[in-house]
Amino acid sequence: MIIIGERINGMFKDIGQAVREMDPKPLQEWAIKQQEAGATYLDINTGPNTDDQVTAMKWMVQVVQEVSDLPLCLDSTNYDAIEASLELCKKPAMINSCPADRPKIERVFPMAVKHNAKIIGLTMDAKGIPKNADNRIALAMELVAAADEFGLPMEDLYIDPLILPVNVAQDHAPEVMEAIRQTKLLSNPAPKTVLGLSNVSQKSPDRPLINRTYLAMVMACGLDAIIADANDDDLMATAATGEILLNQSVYCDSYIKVFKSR
Ligand code: THG
Repeated sequence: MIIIGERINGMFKDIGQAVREMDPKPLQEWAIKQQEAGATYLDINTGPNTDDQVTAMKWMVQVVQEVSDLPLCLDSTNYDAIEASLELCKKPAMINSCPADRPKIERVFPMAVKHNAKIIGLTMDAKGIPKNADNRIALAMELVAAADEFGLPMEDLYIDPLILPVNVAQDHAPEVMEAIRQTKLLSNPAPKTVLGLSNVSQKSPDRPLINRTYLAMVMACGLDAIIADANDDDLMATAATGEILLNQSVYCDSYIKVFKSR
């Protein structure tokens, strides 16, 4: 399981304030904390209340790379901000994200190929997020075709079927599981799959329980990556244990420790 640490996001109060004041400390502390917990990428999102997205994202990328050598997942709908930040990334980055919408595909896929970046492709279009698995798969197929067309290696495409909060969109949770299963059958080699896991538990009590239960379920469907709370020890232990039970990593008595330190 690829763990994309979600915490450097202006949606969180401490990061939002740090980005507005250009105080590097909270970002750098979370970069180190997530890396130590076993994150394999760091999500970077300026948050909603930033006037100059380009300047903010470039600054975030720079201060995070001062303390961490993890590759970055550039999380923005502002493609000028992503493009400017790609120039600064020391390791091949992930572009988060591109919907199955032709004008956006034409902007994002060439940018990714040029910078050797990966793309998170969302199963949504200008009309929004589909309700069922079939319509999600139709949009995933458009993203797979775009990878072929623009020369993005299929294993650099991460399809995100978009999980919604279970308290308001309960019927989506099993549809997303089916979409993950079918996405892995769309091509050979298959695209990868990813979810913003914490979405599923927004505004519910006992969020960690919902997050780790759903993680075990989607892992069994073939999920490759999560944007998630890398500092939730029980969640990381669930990911490690899932890999063992799916025979994706080799068992040893200290497998949780091994998972977090690789
Ligand atoms: N897919 C992709 N990218 C994504 C998402 C996705 N990026 C953003 C998001 N979804 C994933 N990241 C988060 C980060 C935080 C939360 C949920 C998902 C979260 N935040 C608290 C909340 O809203 O209650 C904030 C709490 C606080 O302020 O302290 O839950 O799906 N490709």
